[in-house]
Amino acid sequence: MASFAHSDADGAVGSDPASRSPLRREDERLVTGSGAFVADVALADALHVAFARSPVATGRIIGCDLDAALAAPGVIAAFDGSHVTHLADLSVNPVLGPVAGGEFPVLAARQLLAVGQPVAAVLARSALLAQDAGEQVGVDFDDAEHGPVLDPADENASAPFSRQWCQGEPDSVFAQADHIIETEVRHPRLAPSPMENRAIAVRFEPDHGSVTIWLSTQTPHRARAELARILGRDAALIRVVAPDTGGAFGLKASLYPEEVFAVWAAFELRRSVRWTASRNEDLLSAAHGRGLATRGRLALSDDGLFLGLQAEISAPVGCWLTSSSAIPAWNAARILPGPYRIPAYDLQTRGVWTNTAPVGIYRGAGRPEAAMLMEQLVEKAARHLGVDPMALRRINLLSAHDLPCRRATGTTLDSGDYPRALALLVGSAAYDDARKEQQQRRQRGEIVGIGAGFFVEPCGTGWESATVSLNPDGRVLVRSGGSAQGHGRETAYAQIAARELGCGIEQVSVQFGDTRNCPEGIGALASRSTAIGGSAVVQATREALAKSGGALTPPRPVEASVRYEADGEAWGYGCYLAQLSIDPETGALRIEKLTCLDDAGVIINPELAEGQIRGGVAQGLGEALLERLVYDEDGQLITGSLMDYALPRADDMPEIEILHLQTPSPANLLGAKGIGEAGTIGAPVAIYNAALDALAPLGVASLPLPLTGQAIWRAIQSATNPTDGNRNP
Ligand code: SMO
Repeated sequence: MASFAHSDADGAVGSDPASRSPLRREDERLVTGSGAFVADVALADALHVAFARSPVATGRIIGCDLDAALAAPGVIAAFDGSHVTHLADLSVNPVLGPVAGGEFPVLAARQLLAVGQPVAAVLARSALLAQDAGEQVGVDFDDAEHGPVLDPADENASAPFSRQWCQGEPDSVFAQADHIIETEVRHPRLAPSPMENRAIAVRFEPDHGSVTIWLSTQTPHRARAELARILGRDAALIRVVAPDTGGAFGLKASLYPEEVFAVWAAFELRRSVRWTASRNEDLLSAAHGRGLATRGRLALSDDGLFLGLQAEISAPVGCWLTSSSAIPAWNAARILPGPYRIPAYDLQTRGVWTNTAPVGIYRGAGRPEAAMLMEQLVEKAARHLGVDPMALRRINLLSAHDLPCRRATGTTLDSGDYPRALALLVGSAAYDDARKEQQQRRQRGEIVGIGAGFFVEPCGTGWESATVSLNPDGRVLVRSGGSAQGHGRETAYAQIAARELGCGIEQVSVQFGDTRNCPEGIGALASRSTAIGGSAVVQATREALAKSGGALTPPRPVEASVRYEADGEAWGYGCYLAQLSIDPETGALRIEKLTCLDDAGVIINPELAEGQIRGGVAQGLGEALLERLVYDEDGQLITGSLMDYALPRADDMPEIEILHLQTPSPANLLGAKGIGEAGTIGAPVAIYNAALDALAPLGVASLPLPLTGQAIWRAIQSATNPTDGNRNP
């Protein structure tokens, strides 16, 4: 059973009724089966799309034979790449500068770049008829001259973007340092795995030649703008509605070729069109996460002070660029050197093309990779110096007086008290006692480990919009430019508005996710919904109240619309502690306890925040222990179903203790930071460090991810019995 301990250290959770945790108002409809997801949208006479996909990772297309598919029962139309070559490319967020090369192939026309890439599409009266006909599309291709690029560390891989940041004199620091610690991390590729697969339903409106699109997306307004640009259509003809969304985790922040095709086909055929991905199609062709290859070196003095950091990050991007494809490479580097005072650093990062599914943002998006690199270095350094890792952190953490801290990477750590957070975790988790107990258990022959991960995380920047209407009957309507992916926005935005107005939350209705009814906005990603979207709600509520002369029940309806832009970026942070044991016979790892300390700034709804931590921890645990997408050397995906790709289940979850500090962020109106990604950042490296701490006395110096029983068993064998460590179990 879980236990809860809240430290409302800054008093931000006070007696204010709006800061408590009312029940999520979304849940009744969701848990009673009354939610409406894209596949629930009724569309009269819609055509169903099925895609013929590339069977190989590389090749040159000679031609597509659509005749058999066109002759199949129920088929209305079939298209290949030659029909859509005129369409524009998807825009890419240029956080690492302009992108070199690449295109956005709605249907591949010339080159095959990955297994599973859409090559042709068939439209039929039912999904099954479309699927049957899709299997009859013949794709004629030449084999490529060389094999696929699958590994981001491949020398032959080319980079659409790269960047380097330097501070101080890292070369001379490393030349003179007393100690240099090195580590290398290979992150498995992960499948973000929302419960609801990708889905789109396009209703063609013949009277106006317009479309209404129900899309499972985190970014409805951006989807509309991009569709208009890619298709060369007036945005006024496109309405995008994000209905209930069954999870997204970054996967649904980008538009996909399949979705663009469905909208193109609806305009082209003047018919309604729909497509719902199967799980296999999502594993094969939706964006993957992680997969980075990272290397780092930490220079230290004899007394344990961090002097310099060098890091090289290589992030796979797959075969086409999602909107946020540069974000993991950017975050993984710019978040370094984490919460520490390090005078000199050299951080190099790049994205590389691979002949795989696209790789984009997945909950954490570079943050877990930065934490994994930095915190492995910290604990390896502590082991090398023979000091306690918490003590080593203590002398190197930035103090509250060092913040705000501007870095050469262009980021500014805004606020917080890292030493206090460490002290709170060490005290609340009874860390010193746990170390003593570990010694006793080791003497009894048990393999037990304790490991931590201290991280900082960017949470929300830029702008979001809100419109607030006050009505004579006291009803309040909040419309947000953001959206929701199941994370409780209706509840939180109602609370935020109610707190400003001093009214009950039941008086407040909340709408988002519809480009016709809601103001232009960004969406639900990058831990921004409360900090930025919530601040927009605050500002619009204040302006509406000013217009009504401060009265909640004005004689005439009043309305205020704002485009709120944050003053800067809020940086959450946290420290997670994992305690675990390992079965020496099987290598099976059991997490005995996980303690999560987060400072997410001012928390609006503690229960929603805690739900985010738990969900993030579940996905972080999957990352550390279970999950891995595998391509064979020919680029065939061999983990194409949930029989082969191991997601965590309820009984994999350990006991979790959750602790909070609340340091208001000066960067936004609410003083909020973010919490949605924290669990995926803190948990994997804490678990990894604990596993290595457990096995270090046996001589194990590194472990591959994920930490499966087999991987650990092999590591134990090769450390304790080097001559036959490679035999098969
Ligand atoms: S990985 Mo998130 O949806 O920015």
